[in-house]
Amino acid sequence: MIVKQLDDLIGTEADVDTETWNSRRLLLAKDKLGYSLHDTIIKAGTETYIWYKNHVESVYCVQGKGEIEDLDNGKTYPIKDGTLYVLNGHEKHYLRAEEDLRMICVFNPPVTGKEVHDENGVYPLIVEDDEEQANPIAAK
Ligand code: 9YT
Repeated sequence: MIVKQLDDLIGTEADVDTETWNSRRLLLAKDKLGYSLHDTIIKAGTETYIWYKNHVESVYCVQGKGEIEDLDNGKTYPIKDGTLYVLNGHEKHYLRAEEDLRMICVFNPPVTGKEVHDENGVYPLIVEDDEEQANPIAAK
């Protein structure tokens, strides 16, 4: 049995903070469950381009307001408390947060933590006012 507290992850390697999102990885590949589980905040006023080339992701919003634009079909869907979206087609997308969005995310295959450093499968390109932030992941 595994028992964890979010509070205990804050400030550790499992707490990844970037310009537009802050992801607390509750479960990673090393936990050997076949999926990873993330409590992620998409920061208010930001837009993030993401493409999970190698992963399927389910995302359940439990707080906040925003939208997701699916670049594969051109559709934009509102996100609020109670919205689920599933990237079962490796869709390229924009996430936009009007308010901080708190998302519970499940990845299959599980994220190892290394993706953040080698950008494998996770490509956030930042479109806020700071051009240097084009790749905050690499900067970490
Ligand atoms: C909403 C969303 O895509 N969250 C993903 C978690 C984050 N990119 C991570 O932990 O790498």
